[in-house]
Amino acid sequence: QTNLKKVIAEIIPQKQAELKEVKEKYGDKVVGQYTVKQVIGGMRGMKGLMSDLSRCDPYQGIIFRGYTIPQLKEFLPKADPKAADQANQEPLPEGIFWLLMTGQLPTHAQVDALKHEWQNRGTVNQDCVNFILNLPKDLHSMTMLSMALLYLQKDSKFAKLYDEGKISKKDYWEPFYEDSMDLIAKIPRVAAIIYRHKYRDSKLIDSDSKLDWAGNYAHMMGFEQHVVKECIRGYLSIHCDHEGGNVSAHTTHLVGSALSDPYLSYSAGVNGLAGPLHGLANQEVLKWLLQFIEEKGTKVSDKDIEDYVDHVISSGRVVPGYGHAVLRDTDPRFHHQVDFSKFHLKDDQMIKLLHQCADVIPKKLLTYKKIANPYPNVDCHSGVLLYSLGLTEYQYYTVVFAVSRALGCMANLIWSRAFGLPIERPGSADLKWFHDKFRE
Ligand code: NMX
Ligand code: MLT
Repeated sequence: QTNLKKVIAEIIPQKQAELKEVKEKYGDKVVGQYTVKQVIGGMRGMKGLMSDLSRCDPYQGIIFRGYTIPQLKEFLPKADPKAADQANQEPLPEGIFWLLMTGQLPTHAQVDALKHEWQNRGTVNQDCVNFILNLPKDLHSMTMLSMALLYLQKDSKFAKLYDEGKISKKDYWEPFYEDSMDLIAKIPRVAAIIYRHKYRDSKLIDSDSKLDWAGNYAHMMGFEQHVVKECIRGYLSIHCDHEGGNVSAHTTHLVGSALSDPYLSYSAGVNGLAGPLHGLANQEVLKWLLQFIEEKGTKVSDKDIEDYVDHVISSGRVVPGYGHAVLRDTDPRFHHQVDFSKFHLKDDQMIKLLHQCADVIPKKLLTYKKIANPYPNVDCHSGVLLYSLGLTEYQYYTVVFAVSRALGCMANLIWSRAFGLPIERPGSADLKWFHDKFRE
């Protein structure tokens, strides 16, 4: 079966039964205890959400439906199934979306069907194109993306059916599926129009119906080299999801729990991704690296790098690209990018400098005892990769992240409606409440 909606329609009743069983069997079990420090400290380490798509292990990193990143690189279909060489090893994001949605590794035929479906749904109407082309070019690319998603909201099938009173609770997942698939299909086009508008005199490039979702995105931005398309395929695969609690996924889920449609929900998620402690860190890494190179050149001593870290921290800032709220070791998404760059960009001076920094900075950060994890995260490498491949406009980098994250956020939203999850509404406490409760 290559029709994803039909496959999911068969899985949904089984998963609903599993959730019911979990609720009935374990509904009254205690998950854990939490402290005042956790309540005030961003709920770190508290299991407070259910997301069935991926799980983040502090040491192993992200596990998508039971598969690690190296396993997915090995098992998921590639753009050219006949080419077995190392230059064609990046997984297709279509494959990871299939896996996230179904829990099953897809066949080539299933991935191909998804590629065609997204091509068919991917046209962006001229009125939306005009909307983007009329946005002031000094808006940040992420602001443009968030606004364009809101513009597309007028075509939401869920919002229309709900407004007409034509949809029952048990069927919510279907129009959520339709909206989510439309959003995923259109987001590379929207993102490419933003790129061309902001950085290429608004000269747009037509979609190429032969290409896969990621390859076509690279093409519509204006990059035809095989290596860039491969890079974008890998990039869009590894950034798609990072369990339920990260800011973009959590925001999308929270907003969607009020039955705001997928466009409203993901636009909100994109606004969270645009923060420098989350997805914007990839632009921040590039920014400081360029400043560093301007001052010191690409051949620097370890001491130069250590001094830089001290300077940043003593001026009350964070070193972008290092640390994580959950991970306690180097992010496997960082390793994935190192492997890519060591093969495709082995002589690039900037990549070499980045790898030197990634050796030196964690050791230096370890001397600051308060930092729970000094190791490189996903954003440490991605900007440099794009820069070295010719995508030099670093203010745009988080948009590429957002194109990828749409996969996980949309898959989660569809499943949240299929599971019938309720509106999310945790309690909060004022300071008096803590005094009254704990005063001895
Ligand atoms: N540079 C300097 N200080 C840091 C760093 C860092 N890279 N990482 C953590 N700290 C500080 C942190 O600001 C906090 O300081 P204070 O108590 O003065 O407020 C202290 O160390 C303890 O923080 P942690 O418990 O280690 O980290 P937390 O879970 O609060 O935050 C991040 C996680 C990712 C927000 C944090 O490590 C950070 O700001 N990193 C740099 C920005 C970055 O790379 N973000 C991208 C994350 C991945 N993504 O895509 O979202
Ligand atoms: C992510 O990919 O969302 C980041 O690593 C941040 C997180 O997991 O909190």
